[in-house]
Amino acid sequence: MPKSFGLPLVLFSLIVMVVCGCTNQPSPEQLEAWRKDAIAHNFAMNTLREPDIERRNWQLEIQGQTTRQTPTYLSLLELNALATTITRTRDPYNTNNPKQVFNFRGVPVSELLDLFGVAPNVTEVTFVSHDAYRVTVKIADLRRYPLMIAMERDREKISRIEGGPLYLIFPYTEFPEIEAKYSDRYWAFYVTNMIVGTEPLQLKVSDCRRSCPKGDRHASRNNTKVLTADTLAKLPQVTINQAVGYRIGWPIGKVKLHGVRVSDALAAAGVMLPAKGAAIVRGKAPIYRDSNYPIRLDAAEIKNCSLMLATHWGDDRKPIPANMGGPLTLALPNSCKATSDDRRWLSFVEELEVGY
Ligand SMILES: Nc1nc2c(c(=O)[nH]1)N[C@H]1C(S)=C(S)[C@@H](COP(=O)(O)O)O[C@H]1N2
Ligand SMILES: [Mo]
Repeated sequence: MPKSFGLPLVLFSLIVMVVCGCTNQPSPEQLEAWRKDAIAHNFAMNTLREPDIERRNWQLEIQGQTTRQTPTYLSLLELNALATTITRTRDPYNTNNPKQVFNFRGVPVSELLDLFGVAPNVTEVTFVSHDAYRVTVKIADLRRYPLMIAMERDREKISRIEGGPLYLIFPYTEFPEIEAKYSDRYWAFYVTNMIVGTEPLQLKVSDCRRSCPKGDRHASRNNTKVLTADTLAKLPQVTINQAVGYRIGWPIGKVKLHGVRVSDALAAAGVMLPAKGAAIVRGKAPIYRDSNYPIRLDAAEIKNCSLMLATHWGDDRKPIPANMGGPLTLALPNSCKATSDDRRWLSFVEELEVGY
């Protein structure tokens, strides 16, 4: 597989110019433009030949409080066209040789913010990974430091086991001071979502008792109802006060969660759950959308233990921000018998599908 025809293409262009007796030297800008074209072309060819279907279909979803059209999906190909920045840094997960400095090629997050626009008063960006890992970074820091979504390390695609295809990296070598704010754990592997601020609160409810199209989650469905924040606020409100099972970013010990019962949300969408049926919950992270391994809520459970969708938290009922997996999370009141599926403390809940 051709690693790169960037340099050869530029050299070839120069030779052509010399041979045909052109007198004008290409400007540095012209050379730079050719270099970028060559890189993009190279990547396009490699992507088309990509044997790994998952990687070929990988997208970065950009959503939340942007000022331009959103949500937006950038394919690896589109990202590659933007990935013209090189950041030289060590990689804390290169444990064999922690001091080794790599050339990471990628898209600075600040460029994505410029492209999609940041709504006023938004201060954070949250990244979500394929495995539902989550990190939140201050926009002020994104503006100051070239944090980037890296696609290549030393001219090699970053493999899945090394955190690719999209790896959120921090320029530790050039700006050692950022390590104090963003430790190793902020280097996020397999990034799939970039949320500016927090998304608007809503819940999709799909009636899949007959059928639901599989696969394309972006396809519009005529059996889907959207419950808005207003609708959810008008449903009976419930509060629990207990330790929560979310993976990252919540206080230890008892936390108040406020929200609505799953059963009331289904009723509000006009969906009747069959007595032996179930609702599947879908969260943002791809592992929570795997149809081979769905997160099932059985009808009996939904009814008997008041399974809950949380919209607010704390004594002062704050909305749940993206840095805590909000605006909507699934909560298991203590009255719900624990099952072995600990994924059910689900962040970024987007949809309930009824049927099965
Ligand atoms: N996508 C993703 N990125 C992640 C994590 C994760 O669980 N998922 N864990 C972080 C933390 S806390 C550490 S210590 C390392 C874990 O890297 P390892 O799985 O290679 O040990 O990745 C960081 N980036
Ligand atoms: Mo860690």
